[in-house]
Amino acid sequence: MNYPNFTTEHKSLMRKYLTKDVFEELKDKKTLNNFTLENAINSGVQNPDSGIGAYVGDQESYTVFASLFDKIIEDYHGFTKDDTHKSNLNVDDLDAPLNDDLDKYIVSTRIRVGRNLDNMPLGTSISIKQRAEVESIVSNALSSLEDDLKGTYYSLDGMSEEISSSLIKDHFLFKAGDRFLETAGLNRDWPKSRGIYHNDNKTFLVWINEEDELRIISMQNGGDIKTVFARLIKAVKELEKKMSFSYSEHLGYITSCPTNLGTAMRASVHIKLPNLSNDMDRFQEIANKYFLQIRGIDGEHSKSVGGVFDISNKRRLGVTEVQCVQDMYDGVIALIEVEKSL
Ligand code: ADP
Ligand code: ILO
Repeated sequence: MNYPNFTTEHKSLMRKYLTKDVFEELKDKKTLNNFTLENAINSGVQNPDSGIGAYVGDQESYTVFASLFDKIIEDYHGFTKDDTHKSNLNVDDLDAPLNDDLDKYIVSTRIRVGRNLDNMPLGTSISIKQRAEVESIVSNALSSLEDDLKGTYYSLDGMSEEISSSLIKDHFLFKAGDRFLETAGLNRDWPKSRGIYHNDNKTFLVWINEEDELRIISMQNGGDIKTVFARLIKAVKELEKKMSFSYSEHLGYITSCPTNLGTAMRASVHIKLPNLSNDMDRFQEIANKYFLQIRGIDGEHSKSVGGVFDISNKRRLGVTEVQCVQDMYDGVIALIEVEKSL
């Protein structure tokens, strides 16, 4: 493999930190699952507009390719190789009272965590047989959940176009054919062993075998962030009784994209901010102050529609789950104050 042909269009962190020296050091290395540097950087090489541009194949990739990933992780999360990750899933430690403004400006709230099974390669290097095993372990575990977590698993293989489009449009299901995931090897054998589990009113959902083997999601209309967080914690604790997740003392929960390490949590609201949308510099300044990321409403790399944005925590590693949600809550309160003043 030769050093990639980067152009001025390549803006990712991978491009920034894959110097010729780092490339020479890593180019012939591979993990026990045969995951190589070429596999790790392909998505960022093929998609110059990537922000990050690299994925791992397994937990071991984070040490084998550390000269590249440590730098990406430090840049994105502000977390160095000597830092340790901490967890806190106690909902009572969250200071997030509900008020009328939250319900007025927030259309919906969603909190998700990513998880991958211990002793299993990640989706980027998993075999068709192992992927089917993940689907079976997770869907069996889900079928034993009770009360408000009780639901049904729907396989993508055989799901009608009409149902999948409506689930995607209503923000419940992941889209097919994402070019970043495609070039990362995450869409191999699509749609086999992919699917979605949800309860009747779609407030608790689990995606199986997308970017991570599990995405555990709690969501509902309106701005009651604490209730959404409490439901997510309950679900995660129930699932932990039934399976073991890939975790490291240093990096927290192991995920295929380095942005999701640590808590693997993204707490987001779809929020109406039409006035602020006319002053994106000010909007971005507030987002930076509160460690927030601004996305459009149809997922990452999408655009805002009608002044509604997806606002979420940016930091996930080296901060606790409570802090991730607190970042989002505090930032949203500040954004609403400015929106009202405009
Ligand atoms: P993630 O990595 O968290 O899964 P995406 O940006 O790909 O992020 O979003 C996945 C889906 O979840 C998309 O359909 C998106 O519109 C939806 N979504 C994200 N946040 C919210 C929210 N607060 N309310 C409703 N839908 C949401
Ligand atoms: N590979 C894409 C996405 C990075 C972060 N988002 C997710 C979903 N992992 C990029 O580099 O822009």
